[in-house]
This record gives sequence, structure tokens and C-alpha cells, in this order.
Amino acid sequence: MVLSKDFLWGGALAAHQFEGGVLETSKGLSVADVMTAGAHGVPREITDGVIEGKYYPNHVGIDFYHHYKEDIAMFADMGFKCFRTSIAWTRIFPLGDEEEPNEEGLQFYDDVFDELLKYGIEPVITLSHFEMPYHLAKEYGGFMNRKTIDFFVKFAKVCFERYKDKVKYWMTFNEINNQMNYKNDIFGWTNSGVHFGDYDNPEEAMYKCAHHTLVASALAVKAGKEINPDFQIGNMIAMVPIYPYSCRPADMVLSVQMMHDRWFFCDVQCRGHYPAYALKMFERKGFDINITEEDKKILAEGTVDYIGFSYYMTNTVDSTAHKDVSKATDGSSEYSVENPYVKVSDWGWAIDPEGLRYALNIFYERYEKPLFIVENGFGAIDVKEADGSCHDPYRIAYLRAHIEEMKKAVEEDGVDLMGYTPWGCIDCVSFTTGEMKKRYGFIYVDRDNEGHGTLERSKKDSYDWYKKVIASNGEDL
Ligand code: BGP
Repeated sequence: MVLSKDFLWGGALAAHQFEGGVLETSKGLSVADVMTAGAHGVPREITDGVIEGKYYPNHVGIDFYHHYKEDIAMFADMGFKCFRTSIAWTRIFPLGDEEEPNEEGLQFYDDVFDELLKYGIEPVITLSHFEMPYHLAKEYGGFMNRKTIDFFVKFAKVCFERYKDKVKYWMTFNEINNQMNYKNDIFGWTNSGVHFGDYDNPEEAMYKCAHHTLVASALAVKAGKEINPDFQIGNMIAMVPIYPYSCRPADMVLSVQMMHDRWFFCDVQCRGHYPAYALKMFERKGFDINITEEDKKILAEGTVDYIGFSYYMTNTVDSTAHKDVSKATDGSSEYSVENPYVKVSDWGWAIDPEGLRYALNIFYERYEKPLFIVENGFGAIDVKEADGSCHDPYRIAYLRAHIEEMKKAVEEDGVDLMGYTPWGCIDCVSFTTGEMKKRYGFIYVDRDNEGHGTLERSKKDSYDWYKKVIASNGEDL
């Protein structure tokens, strides 16, 4: 058997994409809650927080808030060993700057974790998955303001204390490095509550913000370890490996430089200090990031135990290309070109299973820390047939091919891999489009973009397939 017997098979979601219960509970609005749904080719927009009379798919999501028992029973039936989700920051601190946490929100997650543990499913918890309280973004300027560090750390400590005997695996910020794509407003907004475009120098603003987020992450890791030394606290990186388009030396050098965007946050979170290429770049560009001696100490003391990462696709760069990418959501850069050797999904995301093996290798070579694939999957327009079935062979093919490559990384390359949680294990609202239409689940949920549907859950073909994969610990694909 290639994978260890305690390998963490499961699925992943995020509170703002599936819980619902946004308006009729004591939850406050998050930065994600004030974003409109886009559509194929139409980007999401960030509103001024006035949401009355408009329909936002994520306000209802798939109403996990009221269906969690039913959904967790299905996860258990599939054999999940773990389930990754986030604690909505705004359920615990609706505005973000309150003195006391909100008991109703805390109780909801107690109930969810108890239900998971009843079936022996380990919760894997992201503290912030694009869910900063809107109030902190609006009134404090999100992570541009050092005060937000304190608000986040307080939230983290409340969660660690409350759930210290129920949750062992944590992550601080989801896809913390997304904001590197500061030209597309939705990434700065969801990661840090900031419109980088409003600043004279958006890139410098992004790095300032990044620094505060990194300090917040390190302080949370330190606090968590003090509360329970057995906690395993990781980071979460969006890994879209960059290939050189050709063996032209300039393409190779460009790909290495562009990979710095993938490594920047991870280097600090794993090594505890800023890498040389970043310090040099700050100096070269004259960026004043205000990294204090105290900050350096915190970063050194708050390194992560493991690396969680998402992997959906790779990206290819050509040093002679140049295009506008201010609305790109497919990890592409101004030098991106099509890779002639891979196919793409309906959303233009390159389907590249070997890229996952490559990603696992470059992470492990660089840090030698345990890795956890906390997102991977295939977004598609699924069709539910009249008899209730849903045939998704494309999803099975995608996941099968990725699991095969993941196993090679473990068996042949010696990578230390903790687990695998495919994204959107039950249908949910897409992050980049804000729609229901782009589905990832093993479980179909009857709900459309306009809010119609019974919310009834049903199994797709991939449901039984994944159940078999878990039962055989990845042997029967
Ligand atoms: C990641 C996010 C998730 C998620 C996933 C799929 O970037 O961490 O929140 O949704 O991508 O993206 P999408 O839903 O846009 O297809």
C-alpha cells in the first residue's frame, strides 16, 4: 500500500461558499458576503455593503447551516477521515472589533464538530477563508491597518480555546498568496479587505498588507501552540506552478522569477524570515514595508507545522508575450500563454495531473515539511437527469489522474503527504464567479444561480467512485 493507513482522505469547503445562514442569524457580513455573483466571463464586483433587495447566491449557499447533519452523514458514508472547512470569522465576531465573541456562532461550530467526531471525521479548520468582517475592511482598512492583526489574533485565540479538544488540524489564511495578483481587485479584497487599486503604488500596498497578514499568521501559530502543543497548524498556499514556455534561457529565468510570487508567503511562513529575493526587491523598488525587530522575532517564532495547498492547474510563461491580466482568475500572468500539451476546463484552467506531482516535489525539496493537498478538483456544469442521477465521468477522470500522480510523488519521490481533500465535495458557490453553476461536488445540490431549487442532495457517479477510492486507501482508482 502506497499511502499510510492514517492518510487523511476527505473533502474541503469554506463557510462563505456553502453555509448560508447569512442574513437570518447573528452572523455579520464578511468581505465575501458583499460580493455580487459574476457569470461566465463577467467578473464579480465588490459592493459598498448595501445588499437589501439583491440576490447573492452565497447568502443561502447550500444551507449547510440547517443541513449539516444530513451532509456530514453523507461524508461519513463516503468514508471521509477528515473534513476541511472554515470558521466564519463573522459568526464569532460579527463586526470584528467586539469585546466578546458571539455565543450562537461558537455553538454552531461546536455542533458541527461534534457531528463530525461522532463519525470519527477529523475537522481540518481554516481560520480565515476570505471571510474578514466587512466592518474591519470598511472602517479599519483591513490588513493595511495593524489593528486588524490584533482582531484576527483575538479571533484565532477564541477558536483555539473553545475547540482545543475537538480540532487538531488548523490553517491560518486560505490561499494567502492570491493577493500577489493585486491587479485583480477581488484577490486583495478577499485576502486582506483592501482595494490595492486605490493606492498610488498598489504593489507596495500589497506587500505592506502581506507583512501584516504574515505577522498575524505567525502570532496565531504561536498562540495556538501555547493553548495546545498537539495542534498541527499549517499555512495554505495557492500553488499554480509556472512552466517556461520553451527552453529559451529567458523563459527559464522568467519562470523562476515568477515562481517567487508562489513562494513569497510560504518562504516566510516556513522559514520564519523574508527571503533574499524579496528583501532585494523591496530595496530595489524603494518599498517601505516597516518590518520591525519585534515583527522579525514573531515571524521566526511562528513558523508552520505543515504546508496546506490548493492545486488546480499550471501556468506557462513566454518571455516574449505580454497581455492585460487585470481580471484573470486562472492564475495567469501578463506573460502567460497556452500550454500546447494540456487541455483546459470550461473555465480555461489547465488540466495537468503531472503538475501536481511537480508541485509536491518542489514544495518538499524546498522545505521538507509535511504537505497536505487541501484543494484539488474539477469545476463543471453538471446535469442532473430526470431519474436523479448525475453522470460526471470528467470529474472522476480528473481526480483519478491527480491521485495517481500524488501517489507517485509519495512512492517514488519520497514526499511526506498527510492527506487529500478535494474541493467542493458537496456542490457549493464558486469563489471566482460567485455562482452555483460551477460545480465540484460528489453530491449534487438542487439549487441554481437565481436561487431556485429544493436544496435536495443526491449522489453523482463520482460519489461511489470516491467512496471506493477511500475504502481501498487509494489503491482502487
Ligand atoms: C480556491 C479557493 C476556493 C475555491 C476554489 C475553486 O481559490 O480557495 O474557495 O472556490 O479555488 O475556485 P472556484 O470556486 O472559483 O472554481
